[in-house]
Amino acid sequence: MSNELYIRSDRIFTADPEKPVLFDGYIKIVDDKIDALLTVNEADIPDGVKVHDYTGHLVTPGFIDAHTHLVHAGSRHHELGAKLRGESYLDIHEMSGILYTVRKTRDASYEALYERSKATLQRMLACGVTTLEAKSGYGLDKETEIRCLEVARDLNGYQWIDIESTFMGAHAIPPEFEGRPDDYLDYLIKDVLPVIKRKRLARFVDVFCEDKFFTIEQSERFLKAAKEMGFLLKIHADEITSSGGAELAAKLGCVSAEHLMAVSDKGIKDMAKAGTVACVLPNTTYFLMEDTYAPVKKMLKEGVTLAISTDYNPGSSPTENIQFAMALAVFMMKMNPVDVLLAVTRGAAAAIDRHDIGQLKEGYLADIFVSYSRDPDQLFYRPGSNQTKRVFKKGKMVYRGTAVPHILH
Ligand code: IZC
Ligand code: ZN
Repeated sequence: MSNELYIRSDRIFTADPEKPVLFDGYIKIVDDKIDALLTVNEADIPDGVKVHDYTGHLVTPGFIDAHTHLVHAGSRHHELGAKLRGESYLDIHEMSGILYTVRKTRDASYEALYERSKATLQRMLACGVTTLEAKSGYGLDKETEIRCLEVARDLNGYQWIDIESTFMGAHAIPPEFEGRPDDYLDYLIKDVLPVIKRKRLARFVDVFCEDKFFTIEQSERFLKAAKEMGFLLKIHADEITSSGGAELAAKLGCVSAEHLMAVSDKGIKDMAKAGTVACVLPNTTYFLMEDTYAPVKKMLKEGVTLAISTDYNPGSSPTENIQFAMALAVFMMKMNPVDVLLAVTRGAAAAIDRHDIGQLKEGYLADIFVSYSRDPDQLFYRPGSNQTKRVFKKGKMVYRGTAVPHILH
């Protein structure tokens, strides 16, 4: 017997380019998928079938966080004083930074990493996230990278959020390879990537292309080797310095280029032409106390597909709250609310090469966010307050909001 369920609302934001909004209608769900979107007149609901009526509440696809560094140990709050004194991310990297987290993560057991990541996922679900991408990159040796990816694999299916994994061993140069980045990349290519592939621990490979990390030439060599092994590609590009990362992403056919605060005009044009998704991370600009956000208006004008994600990580974005990223997109990047919603649904699905989520459309997974607010403008009009009334994952109600609803009319 199939399981049928109807969700009703007077404002269903589908993110489907052919029919972006349904005013007063139903989402018909059968088992874990959307079977149909129906207007009130079309719907013929058999007796006894469950109907959730969310009239007065904006309903959207579940949010997709397309860029996180989910699995790691430790906290870097000791970096705050240096940040307040004006030291930059790259300066702080010299005394703490990624390698501090690597030490903590290497020392952490599988169980400790599992429990901590599971708790993070619970907080993300409460923000409306139903799928996310998780990068490794705090092990920087075969054993720990595999442990972190196994944690992500094992959590996928044992809590509600679906996880897409990315191997990011090329996140920094570990102490054993200090001053020898090319030897480290050779080690990753020869000793680590083949194991990740064989164990099917990641679909994507990513590299931190940045001053003091990996040069454009090193990033190209590494990504090309990964591509030959059948991985899909991502790149941390033009985050702090403009180095041609977006141009490289387009040239290599990367699925996405991420950060892009310092992207060039040519990089934007190249990405539009190549169909590379721009995954922008406003939490990071905010947390780095910088003024320059990724130039999203230019990107949209050139026709680049945009994703907005948290970049959840212990150094430059220790927040798992995607609604915070969405608020910054509106208030700091001046994006309009509908474009922001598209960037955490359809755009974010494109950034992780998923074609069954990110839209409320027949055949797609029934991953659904129900807001306390009634429309996209109102959703953004209470920054800092959690707007999640309900979350459905694959047709099941998996989260009920605990906030005291605002009386807004
Ligand atoms: O731990 O600082 N930018 N990777 C690239 C990070 C920030 C994470 C970190
Ligand atoms: Zn990142």
